[in-house]
Amino acid sequence: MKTIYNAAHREHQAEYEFFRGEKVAAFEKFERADWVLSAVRAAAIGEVLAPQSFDDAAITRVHSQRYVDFLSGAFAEYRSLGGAGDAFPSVWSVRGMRSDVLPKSFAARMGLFSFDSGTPLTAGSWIAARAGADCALTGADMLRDGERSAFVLTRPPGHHAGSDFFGGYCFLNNAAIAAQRLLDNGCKRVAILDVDYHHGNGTQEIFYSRSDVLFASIHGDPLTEYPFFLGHADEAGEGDGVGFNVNLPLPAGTSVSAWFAALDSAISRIAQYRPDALVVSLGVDTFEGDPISHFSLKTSDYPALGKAIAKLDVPSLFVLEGGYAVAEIGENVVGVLRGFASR
Ligand code: SP5
Ligand code: ZN
Repeated sequence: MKTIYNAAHREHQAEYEFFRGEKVAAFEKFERADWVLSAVRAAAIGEVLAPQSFDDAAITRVHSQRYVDFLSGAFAEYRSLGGAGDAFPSVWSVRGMRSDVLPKSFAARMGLFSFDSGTPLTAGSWIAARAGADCALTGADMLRDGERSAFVLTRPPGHHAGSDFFGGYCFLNNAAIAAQRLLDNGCKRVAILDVDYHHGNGTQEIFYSRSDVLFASIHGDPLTEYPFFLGHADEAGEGDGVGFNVNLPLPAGTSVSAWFAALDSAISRIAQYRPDALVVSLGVDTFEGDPISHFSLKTSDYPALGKAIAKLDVPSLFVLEGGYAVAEIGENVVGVLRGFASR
């Protein structure tokens, strides 16, 4: 399996995030991708390639133009206003307030286009995220050109980013951008399987009223787990999308066998959908040693995940999402990819 590697990921380096009022080291750090790249090379799973370049038009298929306009210039704007360090939002538009009117204030637009204060915007966030989107698009085109699978090795991750907002360490939704590209390349139906510990609220939002993308996610129950405000089992889609959104929330502390039972159920639904291509939002924060998550997969469990996905026998694009146990992230990701390749 070929890997498309986002070498620009290092441009995004958050100084810190907040935890209970304290500044703590950012969990989403550049070492994550370095460890995955080392593991990909050590396991010799296939060539490592640089991405092709794509126009913003491929991104505004899923993100709003006003969001892309804001994000691409946001850090320069913050600096020009005298902002020091990384930029964080401080005010949000909630129920009963307006999000259709674009404020002039930078602070107000930071809040309009975000949903948490846990996603520092850094000097190189746009460069890194934009290059990541190019990697996702390159991967989608590789499937069109006949590859059975490909791996998009990028950070920052993407699945929390919605059509019009960032959050959860995510700015551009790489999996959604790839899924849309697969459709634009001629696929009739694309499935997205999200196995990150956290619900892919951005991906769900983007495709919620559509039947040409089936979104299936296994994640920590939002009653107690981030992102809290989406990801419940009764969210089945709306309009044309009814029946094409599948949430399988599991309580924090869920056993490995229960997790794989949920995977079986997601895979059966995907098989029934008969997709032309599959995008896997591959977070390995389901790992027992993850510092911010509460499932209990072991390194030896990840190949079985890859194998189960391979049984679908559909061209598959793996896109890196979360996973914060840096010493193990590489082996866990490569375990999935090798499990897939071995069938
Ligand atoms: C892509 C992805 O996995 N995003 C996850 C975003 C989670 N953001 C909330 C992090 C809260 C960290 N809590 C610290 C607990 C330390 N014991
Ligand atoms: Zn996650």
